[in-house]
Parts: sequence; C-alpha cells; structure tokens
Amino acid sequence: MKTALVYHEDMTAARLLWDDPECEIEGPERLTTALGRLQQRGLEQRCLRLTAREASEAELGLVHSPEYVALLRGTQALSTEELQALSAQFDAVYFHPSTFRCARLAAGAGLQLVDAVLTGAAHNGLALVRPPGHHSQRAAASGFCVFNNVAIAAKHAQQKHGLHRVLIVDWDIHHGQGLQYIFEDDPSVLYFSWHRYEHGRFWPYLPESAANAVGQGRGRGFTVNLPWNQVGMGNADYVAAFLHLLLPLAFEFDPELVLVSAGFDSAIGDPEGQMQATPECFAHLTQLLQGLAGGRVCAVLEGGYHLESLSESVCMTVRALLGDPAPLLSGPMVPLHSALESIQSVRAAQAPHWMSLQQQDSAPAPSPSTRPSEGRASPLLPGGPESEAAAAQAMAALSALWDRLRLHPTPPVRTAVALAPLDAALVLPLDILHQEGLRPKEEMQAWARLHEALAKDEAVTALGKILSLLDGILDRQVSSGLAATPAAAVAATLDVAIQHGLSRGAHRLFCVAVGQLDRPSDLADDGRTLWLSIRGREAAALSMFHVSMPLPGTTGGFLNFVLALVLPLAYGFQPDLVLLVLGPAHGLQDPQAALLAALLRAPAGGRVLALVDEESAPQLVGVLAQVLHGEAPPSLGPFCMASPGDMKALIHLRRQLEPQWKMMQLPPECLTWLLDIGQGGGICTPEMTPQTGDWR
Ligand code: X5A
Ligand code: ZN
Repeated sequence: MKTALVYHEDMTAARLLWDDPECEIEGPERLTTALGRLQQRGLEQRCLRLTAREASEAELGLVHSPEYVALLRGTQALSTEELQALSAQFDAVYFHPSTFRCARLAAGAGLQLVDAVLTGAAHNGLALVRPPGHHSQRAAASGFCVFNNVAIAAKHAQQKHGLHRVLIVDWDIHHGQGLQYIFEDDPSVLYFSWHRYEHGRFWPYLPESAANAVGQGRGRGFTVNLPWNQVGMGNADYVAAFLHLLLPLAFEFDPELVLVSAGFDSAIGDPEGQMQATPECFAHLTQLLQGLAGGRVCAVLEGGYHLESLSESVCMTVRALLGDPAPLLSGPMVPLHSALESIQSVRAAQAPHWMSLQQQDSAPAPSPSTRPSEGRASPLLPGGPESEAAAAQAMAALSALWDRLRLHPTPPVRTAVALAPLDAALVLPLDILHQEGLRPKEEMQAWARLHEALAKDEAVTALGKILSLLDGILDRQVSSGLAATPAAAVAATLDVAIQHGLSRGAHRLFCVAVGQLDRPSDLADDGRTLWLSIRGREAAALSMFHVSMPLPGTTGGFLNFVLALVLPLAYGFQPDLVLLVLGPAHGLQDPQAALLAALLRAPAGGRVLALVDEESAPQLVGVLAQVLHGEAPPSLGPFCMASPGDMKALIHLRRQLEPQWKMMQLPPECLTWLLDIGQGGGICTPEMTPQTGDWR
C-alpha cells in the first residue's frame, strides 16, 4: 500500500496581519503541528512524500473566473491596509502577500495527489494544505478559502484522466457551499456534505445547506446535504450517517475516485464545530470509504482549529490510508435522536433519486424513540463555562486515546495465513506471515475426540495452525488471519475456534457464518457471542445474539444487508474478534466476500479471522488475503435493486432488532410517498445503471 503525503512548507507563510477574531483560528501552526505529529508517530516516514507544486492559471481556470484569478494575483503587491480592505469584501476571509502563492500550492497539492493516485504511483493519499478550499466559489473567496482545491482536483480528474464519476465527501463541519454551487447541476460529481446547521443559525446561514437542496437539473440527487441541528454529534452519529445514508448512495453511484474534503473541525474540541467525535472516528470513516473506487481515496485538508484534535485526527486518517486497522471506537454507540432525524430527512429528500433508498423505509420502526443522555454532553454555549468544560473533556478524550494506543499498539504482523502451502504461495502478498501450528499433542487429541470431523490428519493439522493463529490475534501479535480447512471440518473447526477464543478470554466474539453451518448447540446465549447465519429461507432473530438471514440475491440487496444489518450489529457489539466463516455452499461471489471482510475490519479493530474450506478457489483466497491486509476490495459490479423478498427479510429483522441494536435504528417515520414493495423491485434495470459516462 502506498500512501502519498503532499505538502510544501511555503503554505505556512500566509497569516492574519490585523485583528479579526473570526479569522484568527486559521494559522500556520495548523500545518506545522499536524505534520510534526505525523512525524512523531512515524507515519510520515511510511508515506510517499511529495512536494506540492503550484497549480497553473489554466488549472485554476477549471473552476475560477479569469477576473477572480487576476484579482488574487494582484494581492501579492498590496499593502496591509489594501489587503484588509479587499478581505472585507468577502465573508470570513483574510489575504496576505503570500496568499496567492499558498493558495496555488494548495490547489496544486490536490492535483499532484490525484495524479499520483490515478497514475498508480500511490494507492491513496492526503494533501496537507492551507488555505482550505471548500467555501471558495467561481469568483469569490469565503470562509478562509481562496481557491477550491477539491473542486479543481475533481475537474482535473475528469478532464486529464477521463473519469466519469467522482465522489466528494465533505466531512468538514461547515457546509462547502462553494463545492455545492460548482457541481450542483453536474451528475458526474456526487457531493456529500454534513454540517453544523442548527436550523440555519450557523455560518454560512444558507437555506441551500438544508436537506432539501438536492442539486439542479440533470444534477438532481447528486448533491446530498446532511444538516446537523444540534452540536455534540459523536462517533455513533457519524458512523450512522455513513451506514444509513452516504454509503448506500456511494455504492450505487460507484465512483472511480473518492475525494475527501477533510476538515477536522468536525472532531472533538474544535471551537467551530463543538462536536464530540474522537480522532479514531476518522480512521473508521476513511476505512469505510476505502471500500469504494478500488480504494482510490484522496483526502485534502480543509478546516480543523483545535491543534491537538486536528493533529490526532490527521494521524488517524493517514493510518487508515496506510492500511492499519482502525482502533475500536470509544463511547456508547447510540446515535442521538436529532442525528437520526437529520439522517432520515435526507433519506426522504433523496429517495426519489436513488434505488438504494427506496423500499427500505416503508416499514415503520416500532421502537419508541429514545433519547440517550448517558455520556453525551448537552448542547454547549460558546464562551460560557460549558466551553471550558468541553475543552477539558476534549483533552481528556485525547489523552485517553493516546493511552489506549500505547496500551494496545498495532500488532507487528498485519495478516497471517494458515493455508495449504501450495495455493498460498501463488496468490498472496509477500509480506504475509505463514502460520506454523505446533501445539501439544494432547490438546489436539482432545479436540479430535470431541469432533469426528477432526479425526482426519489434514483436519487436525489445519486446526493446530488455526488455533495458533487465533492466539496470535488474541495476544495482539497479529491483526487478522485467513485459514483453510477441509470442507467436512469447517463446522467443527469453527466450534473449536469459538470455544478456544472464549476460554482465552475473548469478551465478545462475532461469528458471521455463511452457508451450511449450524450454530453450535451448546453455545450459551450470554452475550459473549453474537451469531449471524447467512443462509436458509427465513430471516429470524431468535435472540438479539442469534440472527439468521437468507443471502440476498442482488448487489443492492447484498449492500443493504451489509450496511443496514451486519455493520450496525458489529458497531453495536464491538467485538474483540470477528470469525467470518465461508462454509460449504456459501454462495458468496468473490467481490461480495471481499467487501464483507474489508468492511468488518473497521468495527473489529482489524481483528478478523476468515475461515474457508480448502477447496475454495485461489481467487477467493487471494482476494480475502488482500483485503484483510488492508487492500481495497474489487467492485461488486453494476447495481441491481434488492428483490422484494430480500427487502422484506431485512425490514423484518430490523424491526425486531432495532430496539436492542441502536446502530440499526432510523427514527419512527410517517412516510407515505415511498414505493410500494414489489413495484419494480427485484428487476435489474440496466438502463439506470451507470457503466460509463453520466447516466441521467
Ligand atoms: C474551511 C473552514 C470555516 C469558516 C468559518 C467562518 N472554514 N466563521 O473551516
Ligand atoms: Zn470548516
């Protein structure tokens, strides 16, 4: 995995030369602190370092008017008084004699990043830039932004590299109205932004930041605004927004490139955002996005004004880009009611434009709306004693994170395999460790006595390796593993693996069993294991820890199932370990298995052990090894709407499970406009499926 890090020290030159309380937070130390922290954590050294170049005037012209570029060129020769007077013509902007150069470097850094990723020099990357860009418009600076770095990068990706579909994810806490205006009538760029909104009472105070702004003309449905109406949104809210809104649309859109307007003013401690998400949340968001576009994720810094929180969040983003597993999320995984309301209102506004949002909401959720108060701060007032409390809370959260990372460093080996040696050598990345399995004879004999299927030599040998691999994971020597066993021994091996894991002190084991595999009958339903069967004809939740579901038949059904059921279960359960078992006749296509494994890494802190039968095709084994190692999964192929039967099964399960598993929840709804189940459902409609070109 190569991760590009684009930077130029000259971007620290611009600074505020007069008194302006609104602008003083945007200073050079934002870059120097973040970069210093990347070096201190050893992350910068692992990246492909690229020195930013200046964007040419032609490149700036992809987005900005010649007059505006000329105006900026002219600022280099202005006096402080003249700079101040010019700045006052814009909203929340300051100019410095070095601004033109800095802003050209910032735009150029984005271009270089996109070039590196689209030419294959890097898999993904981050550009550390200032000034930021997402508020900037064709002929206007705004909100500290001069040139729209991400918009220029998107246009460049389309014009110079021939891309047809670019996704922009704007996780900065302000609405990137500049990005919205530039792409609002363009169906080839899907723009998603969440932002502090408070019903319009937060900067930039625009009605077009609301959920009902969905784009114009052919671009309708390609602008997605998620306004947060309260401060204090945290990890659960952000992850819920991804699972229930952004990712369904993004997978349906099937981008060729993901650009992130990576502002970290959405993180805890930031004076602008006043949100609660902790830095590791950004590792999760990044990892979830890596399931798209073959992992071609280019993040470009936007806001972020709490230096400590900014720096840690930047480190978390880079770690995830490098393929390191994300640390477990801290705090209760229960979204706020206000967050669910916002998410639901966007789903409602967007449903006419997206197949992946249709049908699902037609079943009203039965659970009473809950309003968790434990562990969640009440809305904060800026400047009051509450904001000191918030700052203290932020510093406590950051130092707790640091302690946890020190206590649980990333395991030295990312992936280990226990496979029949021949196939393994053919398909696996070179730096994967092959597991030797030397275990006491008595131990193995005891297991063989318990299970007839383990009496065969090959089965016991495989089991020995698998148990050693499991120990490696539980001892934090290895993050993830991939193992094979004879088909007849898969069920027995899984049973032993569960018993072994529990006896080794695993607190929460999430077993995802695909195919003909029964839940071990003696497994206690005590909350230490969560069993999910993907097989059979019926969807059933026998308890909150024992769920079964048929394998959905289409890409849309499969994605729904993963995003709306599997990941919410996983995020709610917070497992120490996921056992992903592909049993006989599992029926998963290779890309589906890969996506499932890739996405399960996030909620499991990377600790996923995949078990397949020995006869599995080398392609499946290879792709599983790659995603467990942090590489991107292949595309699922054209989007096909879920069948009515699959939707019914999912709705049925969600209604049963939602009261206990809050990450599954959407608020009770009173929507009557939704498509009737059965109407058009289950029919793949190729004319609506993007292959190439814009598709509306
Ligand atoms: C990029 C960014 C914020 C502007 C806030 C003005 N801009 N009050 O975060
Ligand atoms: Zn911002």
